[in-house]
Amino acid sequence: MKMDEWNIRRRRFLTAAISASAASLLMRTPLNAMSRGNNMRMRNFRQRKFGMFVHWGPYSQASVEASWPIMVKRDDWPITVPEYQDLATTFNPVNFDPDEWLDLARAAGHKYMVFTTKHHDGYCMFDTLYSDYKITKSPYGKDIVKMLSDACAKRDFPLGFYYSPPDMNHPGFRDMSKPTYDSWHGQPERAEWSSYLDYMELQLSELLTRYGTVDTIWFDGLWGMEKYNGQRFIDLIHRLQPATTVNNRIGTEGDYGTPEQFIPQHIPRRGIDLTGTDPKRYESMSQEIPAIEDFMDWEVCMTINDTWAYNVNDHKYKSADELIRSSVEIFSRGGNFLLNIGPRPDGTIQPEFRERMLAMGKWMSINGEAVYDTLYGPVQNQEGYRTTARENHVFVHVLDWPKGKLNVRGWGKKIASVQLLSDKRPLPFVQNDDGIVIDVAGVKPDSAATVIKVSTV
Ligand code: FHN
Repeated sequence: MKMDEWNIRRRRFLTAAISASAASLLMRTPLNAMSRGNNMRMRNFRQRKFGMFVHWGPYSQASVEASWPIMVKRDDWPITVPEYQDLATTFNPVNFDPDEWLDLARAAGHKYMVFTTKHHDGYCMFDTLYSDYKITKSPYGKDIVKMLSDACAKRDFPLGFYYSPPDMNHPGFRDMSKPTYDSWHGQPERAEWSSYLDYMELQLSELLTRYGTVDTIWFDGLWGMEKYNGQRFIDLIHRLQPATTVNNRIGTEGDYGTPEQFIPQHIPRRGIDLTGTDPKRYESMSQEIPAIEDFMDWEVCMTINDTWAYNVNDHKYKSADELIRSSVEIFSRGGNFLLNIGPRPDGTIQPEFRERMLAMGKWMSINGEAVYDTLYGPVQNQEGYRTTARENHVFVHVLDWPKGKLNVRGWGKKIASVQLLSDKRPLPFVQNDDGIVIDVAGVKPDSAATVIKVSTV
């Protein structure tokens, strides 16, 4: 596409996009929500707690990680760069059924989804006007993001968009006359860099004006994120959809932190840069329980095996109990859990993922009251149990089941009642200066975590 044609389309699209959204904006968003900044945006985020992450694209045909085979040189990649790029010509997920994904998401206890609209390879799973490297030019030919967003809208299921600022396929992002290996982190020093940021603006405008309500934009800037001028895109997102949350992976604080494949040991406070895959960066986190105004919202993203994309050779599946216990660690520190699946190339979801998701959904159906719309509990850093809280209720998630009596440290409140959440039976207890001693004799514990509801006067 020639630059001047591109610029004409760009101007026409942006004018249409901004005016169309201005009208809907005033209808959809009470003005006070905009003035209250992120409080309104984050209310739903905090209530929902448990989301489904989906990494899916032509790379799903090759049982490799998304994008990395064209970004870094490794002798053990099962695919060359040209073979990776050819995957776009054969991607044809004939069994893709968004309603099947949503049925499974709901059965698993998920309350929102985040989908890869564009990964680092630059391939667009939506019908963008600004690139031909896209799903509607594949043998499949249909706009998958549109199919998914329509299905979510019909079921009122929140859908967010993962969007990669790194883009190996755009001439403004890197010098494409050279191998990707030399410049996968981008070349902001080049004169063409501004055209890439404009491209990002156009694509984000498409995603925020043509695919219904967007719950979140999940950027994945990798390294040196300041080069993307993130505030420009946060302003754009909130001009088009003020209620859309934005994570912290485009070089700004954003609405929530994004630790990946690890769980912070304590409750995160505002002001720390909580992202990436290195838990060691957070070993000195304060153990203190923060006041709510000092709390930083956060969301762990995690795979069920070790690969974000579909990988037939990756059998390192976490067990359902491990995933449930991880979720208890996350929820007890006020975090959200974004659990990832990589659908097969035909659009179906492998049994090893389904089994674990349904087991988690069973646990959530029994214990959801102790998860959804809760925050971190008043008792932290204890052996054998974690706590979440809502109003005058503290939920004790017991990980190591005691013999006969459970001792829970006190938090300065008078206890009114104690019950086993699963069957609502009252449990005998004694409150003393140190806390509560609960008689759990005869209770059959859950293999992952057993929840006891403690209500205060
Ligand atoms: O390279 C990506 C990876 O594919 C995946 O999207 C994760 C999710 O946070 N982010 C990057 C690796 O850190």
